[in-house]
Amino acid sequence: MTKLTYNIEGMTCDHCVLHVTQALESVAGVKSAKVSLKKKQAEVRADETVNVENLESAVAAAGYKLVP
Ligand SMILES: [Cu+2]
Repeated sequence: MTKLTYNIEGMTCDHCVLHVTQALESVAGVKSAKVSLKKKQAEVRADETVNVENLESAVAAAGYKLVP
């Protein structure tokens, strides 16, 4: 299990936090995601099968930007 931290661009409210959290948690290998609106960051707990490109595209599909 690894803990990954990414900056997330485009979040303005708690709804955005929810959308980003759900997007991240839908990605294969992700166990949980903790998203902070204040820090504009996401902390992702995942196993080694997780693929950063999948995280990026899931967040992009939700309308936000994950910066690796
Ligand atoms: Cu919002």
